[in-house]
Amino acid sequence: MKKVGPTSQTPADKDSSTKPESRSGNGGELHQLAGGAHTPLTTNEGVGIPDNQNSLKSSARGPVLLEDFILREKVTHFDHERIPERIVHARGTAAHGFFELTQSLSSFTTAKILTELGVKTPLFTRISTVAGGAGSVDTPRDVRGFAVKFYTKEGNWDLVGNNVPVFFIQDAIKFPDLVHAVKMEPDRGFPQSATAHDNFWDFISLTPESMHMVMWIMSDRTLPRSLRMMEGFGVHSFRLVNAAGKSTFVKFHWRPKLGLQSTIWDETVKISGADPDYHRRDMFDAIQAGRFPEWELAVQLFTQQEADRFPFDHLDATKLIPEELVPLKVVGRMVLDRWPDNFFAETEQVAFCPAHLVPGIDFSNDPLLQGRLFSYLDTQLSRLGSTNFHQLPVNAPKCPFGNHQRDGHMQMEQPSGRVNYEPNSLSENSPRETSRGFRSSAVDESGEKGRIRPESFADHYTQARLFYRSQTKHEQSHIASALVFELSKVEHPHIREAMVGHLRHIEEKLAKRVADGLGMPQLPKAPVAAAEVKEMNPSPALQIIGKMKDTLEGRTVGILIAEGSDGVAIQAAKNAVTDAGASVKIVAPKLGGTKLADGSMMASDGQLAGTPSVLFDAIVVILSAAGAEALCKESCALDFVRDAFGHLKAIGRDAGAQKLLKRAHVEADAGVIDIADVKAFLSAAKTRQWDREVSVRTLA
Ligand code: HDE
Repeated sequence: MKKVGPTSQTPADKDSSTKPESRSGNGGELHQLAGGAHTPLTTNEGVGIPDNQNSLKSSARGPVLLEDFILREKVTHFDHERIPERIVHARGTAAHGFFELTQSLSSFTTAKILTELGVKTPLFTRISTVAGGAGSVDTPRDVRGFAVKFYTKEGNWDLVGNNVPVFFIQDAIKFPDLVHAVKMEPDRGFPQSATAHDNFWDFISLTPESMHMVMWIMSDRTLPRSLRMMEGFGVHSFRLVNAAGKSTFVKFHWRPKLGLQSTIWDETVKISGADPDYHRRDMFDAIQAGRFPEWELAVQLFTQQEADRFPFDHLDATKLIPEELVPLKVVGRMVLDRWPDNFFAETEQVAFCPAHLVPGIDFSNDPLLQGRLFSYLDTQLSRLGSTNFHQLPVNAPKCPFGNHQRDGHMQMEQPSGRVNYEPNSLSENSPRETSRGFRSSAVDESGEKGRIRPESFADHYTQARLFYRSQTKHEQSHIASALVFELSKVEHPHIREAMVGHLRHIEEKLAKRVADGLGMPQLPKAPVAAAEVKEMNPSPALQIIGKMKDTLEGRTVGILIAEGSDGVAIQAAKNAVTDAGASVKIVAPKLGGTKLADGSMMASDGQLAGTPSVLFDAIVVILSAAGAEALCKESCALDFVRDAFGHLKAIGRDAGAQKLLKRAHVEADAGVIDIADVKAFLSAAKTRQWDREVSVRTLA
């Protein structure tokens, strides 16, 4: 048989004794890395692999031999590369960073992380969607998980929260039903990552306690523009415990440095197609560019006596404590400054658990939190396959730790010595109880055992109303329209009616808008409310629009150009936008180069058909007359400007671009600005043109 030369992409190392005797060719044109000493490729047992291109065959065209242990080891490992994805929060993006305390809470807690000013505690933060699988898009309408693992000096503290401060249910025993209802329907396997289907709304319509959360998920809070522009909440009440053993209740809040910003529904739907990794990419780009995502940590502190006076029960996770009632105290900041080296090892294998607490912080009796304390450890056992998951680098504490737990699947430690129990008299150095360990706060509990829902959890509508009434009129319209969209996907009329019935308790006008949007002939009956619906003072802190920051920082402006565009105008717009803290992306019909008016060539960052304006916060269009004429025949160019207009974005344009705007029926308004007045453009680009909305779509 004729022997042919090596075909591998990287040349085998210089040791000729490892060269294969025979290989069949697969094309010799592969790029070879420059010669030199390479790390030898080996099996998992450390045996060198001389040929990584061909399996061992009985002859050149004969069958593959079972004895090929190199092939079998490689393929077997590959077959097991996937681990079960998280049953919820499967799709996530994470980064390393640090927490720095700016205001000590030493009178409230002994936890060093909350008392040692200026110390930088390393952390790992994972932000996720809830309902979709690991490969689903980044931008469905969904709650976002917001999980932070602080590697403190006293052990790991996991603050496993969401970007919404309340939850659907009051008791953990309902969680499997909720998750089954929201996920793909079991007979048909769809919809993926969407609440707009019968099972979800059926469950919700039969679960009045979820109404407050429904207002949040129908708002634009579930359509974040960027993970960097989202709030995070610990949701439940926790306790801080001081040196004297006194405990104070606490709610944790993360507030983004860039302020809040969301997309709008039509935009979100289009982003999902244009860039399924929109949020992950945004976070990656920001960290690579050194624009580190940052949040403030704030706390709401209150005593039992104060809690007794609240018109709701703070142990009920469907309730929030308005900032106007208990103000937020900013105590520190979190900065995410390092992208993981390996997605699987870190983002996928990180194991959060609300039961991971440090001395000085304790649980409250919130029944939802209590159920979670069990669930997370349990789920890691099926997901990561071993009780030793805490030994994985991303999960291991960064402070000394040790005990007498031993063995088990994938044990990575190799403890030495005779003693593996406590107490013992045989080893001086084996781990023993420590007086600085975690102590549960002494809380007096009494009462009758039973499967009881307290009377104080009975009010399901007051805070739903509070949330709705606290919104601006634009945000209220979005909530009403979202409900119409979602319920219009529900096939069973009785579910739609039941939902509109609930809305009547929240706000009669909202119920009417939704009923009208669905084409219901009359308003359905409201169900009997378990408790009187009370009035609370509106809380503007619950708005998004009210919390947007007057800044372009963290935003991206797309500049559309074509053959013959004015290079000076492009540069001026680019400079002004980058000076204002935003990034610029040049979009053109061709990626490699566009010939400008002065004959120079300009490369672009995105090819027009693959870079729609939904990827930008504002756009600038700079075109020659001929360039505009040519783009008028391109539907992607017409969509570029039409969508930017429809998504209420600022549009800067030069005279040449007018023709394209006209053809796309983009009307002149306060947000369509001659780019010569760059200041006016920058100020319009910092927000959305909310008043334009009535001219571009009918909202419920
Ligand atoms: Fe979770 N949740 N959850 N959850 N949750 C999980 O744990 C669970 C709840 C949250 O990035 C699972 O490791 C129960 C509220 C986040 O890895 C699982 C209940 C809040 C993440 C689980 C809740 C959350 C999870 C699935 C009702 C906000 C992602 C994989 C009592 C305060 C963490 C995993 C990450 C993940 C159970 C409700 C936040 C199955 C039983 C409320 C951010 O253990």
